[in-house]
Amino acid sequence: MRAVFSAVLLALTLPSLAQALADGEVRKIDKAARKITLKHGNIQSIDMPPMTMVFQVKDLALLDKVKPGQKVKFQAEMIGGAATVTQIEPAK
Ligand SMILES: [Cu+2]
Repeated sequence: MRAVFSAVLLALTLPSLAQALADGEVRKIDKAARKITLKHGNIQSIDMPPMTMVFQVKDLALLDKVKPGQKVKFQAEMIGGAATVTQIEPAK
């Protein structure tokens, strides 16, 4: 009984684990176009394998947090059919 309860708790916790940040490296930032080019690792949140690609950014201010050449941790979501960075920070 206790094991079942633990399994339920684990299931409730998993969605937050699935939100783990993806690894990336900034290739290019285009503020005017509101875009960032990232060489990225596997992105769990949108089920995407590693590649280099252009993302939209949800908030222009996100582009002030990172620089080209920098290793970053980020979160991506599909918004209006476009891969969009919703969170980004320099990797530690
Ligand atoms: Cu990609």
